[in-house]
Amino acid sequence: MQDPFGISESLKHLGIKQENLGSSTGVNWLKSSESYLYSLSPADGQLIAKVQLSDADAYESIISQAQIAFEKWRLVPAPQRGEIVREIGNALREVKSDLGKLVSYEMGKSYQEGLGEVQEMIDICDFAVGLSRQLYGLTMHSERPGHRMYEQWHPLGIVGIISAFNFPVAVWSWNAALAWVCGDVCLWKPSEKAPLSGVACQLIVGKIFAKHGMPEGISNLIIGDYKIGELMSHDPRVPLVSATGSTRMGKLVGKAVGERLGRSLLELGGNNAIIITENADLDIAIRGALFGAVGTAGQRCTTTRRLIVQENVYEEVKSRLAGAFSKLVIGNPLDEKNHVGPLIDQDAVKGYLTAIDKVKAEGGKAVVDGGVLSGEGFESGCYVKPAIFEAENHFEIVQHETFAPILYLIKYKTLPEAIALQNSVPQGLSSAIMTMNMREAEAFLSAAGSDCGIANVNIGTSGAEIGGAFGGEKETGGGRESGSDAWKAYMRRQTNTINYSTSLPLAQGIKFDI
Ligand code: UN1
Repeated sequence: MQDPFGISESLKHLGIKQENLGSSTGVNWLKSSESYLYSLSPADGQLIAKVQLSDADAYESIISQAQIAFEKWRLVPAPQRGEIVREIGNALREVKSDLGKLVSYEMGKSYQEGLGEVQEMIDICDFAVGLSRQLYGLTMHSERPGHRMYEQWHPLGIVGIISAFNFPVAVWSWNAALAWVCGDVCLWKPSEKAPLSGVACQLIVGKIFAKHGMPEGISNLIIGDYKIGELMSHDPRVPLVSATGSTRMGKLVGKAVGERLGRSLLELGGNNAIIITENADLDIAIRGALFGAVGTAGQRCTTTRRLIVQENVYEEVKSRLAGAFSKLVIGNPLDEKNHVGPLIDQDAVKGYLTAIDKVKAEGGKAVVDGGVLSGEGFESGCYVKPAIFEAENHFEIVQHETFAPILYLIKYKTLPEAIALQNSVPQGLSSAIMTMNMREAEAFLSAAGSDCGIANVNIGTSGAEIGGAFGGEKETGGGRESGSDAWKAYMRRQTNTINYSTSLPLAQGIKFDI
């Protein structure tokens, strides 16, 4: 294959050979079905690798290994578990450029964003190391004399992780790093659109667990289709399923897990807006909106999809943004002169074209029209032009998350109207206001303001740091991953009351003497 960006060299550094690519319970690869997944790069359309698909038998053997591993891992003191996660973070530092390149090549985001994604993994490992000494429970004063009450947090068991193509490695690491320090073992089903990035991660962490004499099965990788997700969701041996992806997928997972009264942590679609008020610093507003809309070619769940602009600055924002879009360089994501890479595949291109047709049919007006790029460098057929349309918030297509670089411009008069528009979508992930006016900012952040899980001031909607809890409301699914106290989802809480007195008083003063 032609290899101007040194992909083969990076695959070599990551230890990826062309054989034994598939599911694994650690360093050993599982024998699996004879079906394969073909990982094609959207950057140049070339085949990167063939990855073996797993079936229900492989799933069973992974679950058995994971159960055995959990029995040992849950008894390793949390700070020692943290030490292992520290080494994982250090190993990621060493392969940052190689893994970043693979992510960029397999998924199509720019190399800079690929590096950023690996940095997010390193950051969450650091966070988890600190957390391993801070899995705090509260102590309470008992109402009974000679009694003590406290709560403690215990590991849950097997955590199922279903991740999406757009962050093929970072979102897994948010879940896995926390789950591991919490004493859980993980079963990861990466996206079928980016399996090789999953294989690369499994190779990195498997070796570290093995080096520490830990059992196979603390980190498990299963390459498979939606059927594997179904198995996990229905399986009572998987107490928590953390799923990132479409709202459609999340509803299926949530229903299946809910039916068995398991826990699900859902991080689903967003339909994120930036409100630009007449008091905005427009330089910041334009830059924030630009990266928010076209970063990762519009394929982040945090992508800015709607721009709600005050009428007095509307024309200026529109023309400055159109100017900024015209300077965007589209092309191979590994070439650092390019700002925007391809969409993930042909289906995504179809979704993009359909959305453009729909917004036009509903009365939207192109400010910057879209289109699929062809010719030299665009042979994969996945490169599209970032587009801007003037639209109304109630348009059916505007209410919908299209994973592509399409930005809808919506005009408003008053801030309450803007906030109402911002909230008038089924999703509730990320939101932002651009303003230098403190009253406007605080109104946006108040209980009557944004209804999203993330609400920013003078920052775009994407690019959250790992230290905060990440997730959103409504059809975004309500889950929280990553920082703050998101770790609590990965543990079970136990309340303990200890009687060290010589009698047995009942709570609530109940008398029961014989
Ligand atoms: C996602 O798109 O699923 O806030 C995750 C961001 C990134 C994570 C996005 N830190 O844009």
